[in-house]
Amino acid sequence: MRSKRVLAVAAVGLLLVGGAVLGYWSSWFRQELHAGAVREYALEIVAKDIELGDGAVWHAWTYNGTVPGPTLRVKAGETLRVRMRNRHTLTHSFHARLAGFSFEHDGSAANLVTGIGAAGVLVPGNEHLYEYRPTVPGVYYYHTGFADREHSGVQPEAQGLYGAIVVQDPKERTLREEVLFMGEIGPHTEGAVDPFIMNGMGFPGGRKGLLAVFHREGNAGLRAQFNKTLPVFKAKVNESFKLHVINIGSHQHSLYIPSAAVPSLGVLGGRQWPARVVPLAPGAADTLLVKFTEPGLWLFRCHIPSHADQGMIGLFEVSDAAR
Ligand SMILES: [Cu+2]
Repeated sequence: MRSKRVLAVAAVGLLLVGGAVLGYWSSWFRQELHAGAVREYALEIVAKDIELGDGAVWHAWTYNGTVPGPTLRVKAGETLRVRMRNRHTLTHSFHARLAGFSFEHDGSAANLVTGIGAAGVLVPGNEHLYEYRPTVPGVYYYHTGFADREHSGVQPEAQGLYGAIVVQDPKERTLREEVLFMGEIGPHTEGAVDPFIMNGMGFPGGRKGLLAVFHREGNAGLRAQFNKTLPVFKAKVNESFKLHVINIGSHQHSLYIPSAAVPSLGVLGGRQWPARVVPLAPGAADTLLVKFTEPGLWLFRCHIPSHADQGMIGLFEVSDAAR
């Protein structure tokens, strides 16, 4: 009887040790597998005129013609390469908010001062290859790292030169991911322009403007503005997806999404922000795990009222899972 018990304990022990060893090796193997992989993106800095509604235009500076620029995705342990060409009329660069890269890939004025990595500061027409090996999963972003008197006091980020970098955890299940940049519009505009934008879009008059367009042009007129001047995300009831939110501006912003569960994965380790409002200091970011349990056309906004009434609104169009 006793020997049977000893055998059973030994068998359980062996299983536990075997499981731990297997887990360690599979984790090591996964990391090694990703260590060799290279993700390469091609970016071009180009001028782009973006319509803002009511005849207003933003003469933006962009990566690849959009604000924000393309989202760069890489798994932790992989190599991220960015081949960038400057097709704009001013000098710019690429600067990543990642950790542990070498000085020659900084893309800053200090590269010109030292002469190390000076080619990473791009005069018009030049091209450069930047390289990183991020190891910590999370949301980061890139922007131009060069600003001097050539830009006549304009913050180049405000003119549209930014985009997200998502470093994925190879061990994590893949969910749909969306990106939301909050900030202010750059100064190179024509016509009546509200100062606050999300993902390069600002709805004239914000919340009040929404009703004005509906009364004037009806539902069809409002829908014509979806993802033109009004950022709109689609979702299904009970679908969980990640929303990476970044304050790229120089003002404080805060994000309010009604009804949905929005635990903070990036800052609070899965807990909700008190009062369900996400505070974002200039330059700060968070990742939210969004899940709506009710269908609807949910209006999200910057919680600062004057921002929400001057462009900073958007919609989640949530439909029943069966539809
Ligand atoms: Cu705001």
